[in-house]
Amino acid sequence: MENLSKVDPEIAKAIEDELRRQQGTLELIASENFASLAVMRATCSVLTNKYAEGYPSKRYYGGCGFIDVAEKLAIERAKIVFGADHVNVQPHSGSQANMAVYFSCLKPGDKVMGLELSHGGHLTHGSPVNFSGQLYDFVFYGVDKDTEIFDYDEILKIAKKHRPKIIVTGASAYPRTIDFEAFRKIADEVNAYLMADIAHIAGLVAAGVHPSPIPHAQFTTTTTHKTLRGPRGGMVFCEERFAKSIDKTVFPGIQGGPLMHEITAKAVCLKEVLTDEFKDYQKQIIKNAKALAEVFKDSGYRLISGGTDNHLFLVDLTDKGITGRDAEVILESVGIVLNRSTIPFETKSPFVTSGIRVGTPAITTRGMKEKEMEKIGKLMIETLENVDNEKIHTEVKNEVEKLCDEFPLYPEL
Ligand code: DSN
Repeated sequence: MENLSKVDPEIAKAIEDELRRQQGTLELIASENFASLAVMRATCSVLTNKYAEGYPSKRYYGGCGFIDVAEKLAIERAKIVFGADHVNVQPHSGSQANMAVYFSCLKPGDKVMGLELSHGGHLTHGSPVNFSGQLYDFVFYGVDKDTEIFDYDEILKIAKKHRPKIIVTGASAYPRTIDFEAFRKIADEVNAYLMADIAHIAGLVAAGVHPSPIPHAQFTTTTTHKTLRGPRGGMVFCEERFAKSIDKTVFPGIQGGPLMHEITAKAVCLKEVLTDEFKDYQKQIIKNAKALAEVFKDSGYRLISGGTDNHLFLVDLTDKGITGRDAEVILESVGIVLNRSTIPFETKSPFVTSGIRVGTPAITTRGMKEKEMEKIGKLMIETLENVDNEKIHTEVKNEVEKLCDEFPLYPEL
């Protein structure tokens, strides 16, 4: 930082301010986490300087010997962690991982089936404002209106009606366990491929606390920075028979030079994933989500599907007279950061929304447990139920700061 402060004091200050913000607030955005210092060290290394188009031992540039060591380690570790036949660790993001699967199996106009965005899907699962929705003919499934959980018989009916080439499962806001085996049966019935996007739950899957799609899906995509707690980036897993096609699609199909500093950091993250501490961490994420969800339930808040099996839950604020957007803003003002979220069968715009999404990966990384969840839940509810009471907001903010001090983040920085 010392050198950066001299070269570019404005940017150095923005980084310093962001560090203080992360240290001094409670991070409940379900897709965010705090990478280890080792992961960040790799990200911030000389590997950012290197072009390495191609794959290990088959590069289009000289000087790739050490780069190959790093990418091979990332590949080996990813295969061990997820028990996969083949992995491509080069996608710059989850979107590009998904694009790689679509481009390798589909032609423009082909039919694909994905989870409706407002039911917890992702932009790249066919949203009309995303390349996926523009290039392909997406049809959607959702959750059951009463249970707000997947109804696999209904999903089969939709699949039979539309006969998609790929069925996409996986979600950005689905609080329940996904039955990948059931999805594979549906895909087989209509002769479709199954693609599982596990960006959100990759850490849970890696630790064995959520069933893995790898034995069932021909293609599994993920990001590396959510529950997996690595650097920003993506990966694609596939059955061996699709390996060549996926690799050709990632490079040279949709990407040029791989981001070798990120790939190296993915290798570091995957080494961390192989430890017992990581498994305990993932178990605690779920315990914390359940504990925090319980506080909301006990206080009369309606949770989508009634609770959670994973790292997040969704709160329907419709009866509470506050929108998701207003809840997001008011909570941020007291140091609790999360995001508004559409809920199934949403009646408000995605900018306003009726709900909030609450995730525990980041606060669990800080070492917080069930006792702290109870405290955080109460602070959130006190804030939401006293939106105009500045005295209460100040008290909550002080409590948030105390908690952050008790569970320091990056004390070395
Ligand atoms: N934007 C991510 C999320 O918050 O879930 C998904 O890519």
